[in-house]
Amino acid sequence: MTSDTLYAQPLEQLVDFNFDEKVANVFPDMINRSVPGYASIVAMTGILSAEFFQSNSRCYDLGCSLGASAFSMAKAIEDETKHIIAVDNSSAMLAKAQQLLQQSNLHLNQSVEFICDDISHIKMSNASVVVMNFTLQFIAPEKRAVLLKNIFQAMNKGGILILSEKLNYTHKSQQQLLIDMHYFFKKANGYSQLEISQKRQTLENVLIPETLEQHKDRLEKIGFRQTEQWFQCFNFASLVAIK
Ligand code: GEK
Repeated sequence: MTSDTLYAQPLEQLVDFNFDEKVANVFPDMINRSVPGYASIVAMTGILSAEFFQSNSRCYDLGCSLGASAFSMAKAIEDETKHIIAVDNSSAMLAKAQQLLQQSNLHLNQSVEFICDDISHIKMSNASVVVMNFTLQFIAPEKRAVLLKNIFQAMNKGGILILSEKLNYTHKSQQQLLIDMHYFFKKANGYSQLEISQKRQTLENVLIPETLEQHKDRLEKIGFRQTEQWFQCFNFASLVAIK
């Protein structure tokens, strides 16, 4: 795994974060050292998808990056009618994801399909499992409800949406404490103060977190029959919503 040192040196100009080739090359190291609970969420995505998958339906991994959640589903779902569609609009990420798929000796080729597109533009249907692990936070806030409505419409009754996000808090001291704890996590994982601060600045206009209440209210308004938070580590959480 290539180490993430992208922000280790002082950068003259801090440009908005984007998922280019440099990021794709270090992505597994970056996400594991930056997102508390990431490995657990990916593993549980497989476990949950195996239970909620309906024969002859589709699973979507929206904002799949290198395909970790898609591969977790492909490995966990035994039903051979599974069709996993993994979507990302970063061609650098998808090129690497395709490589990983070819290299894997898991015979996942028939079940996983990668699509390079904006998740707000694709047509979805017949979905029993939809996964958005840390992707909605990168979609413009005003476009989130429309995207979630499209997902809802594409889902079969009894299907599951797994939605993982960084959270925001409205209470000032609560927000500060959660941010501090996330900082301790990154520091303990070997990131310097400079790295943490430069990365934070590049993400400021790009990753826009919402509160747990905003997520739950929106999912309920859209029509999901049950919405539950099943995981949290510091300010990173995961919800399931059942249609
Ligand atoms: C994982 N889920 O490893 N359309 C398609 N893809 C998008 C869009 C968009 N509009 N916006 C952002 N992305 C993954 C991790 S990373 C999270 C997800 C993180 C993609 C973007 O290119 C990136 O690959 C991914 O969403 C977010 O389980 O890096 O914090």
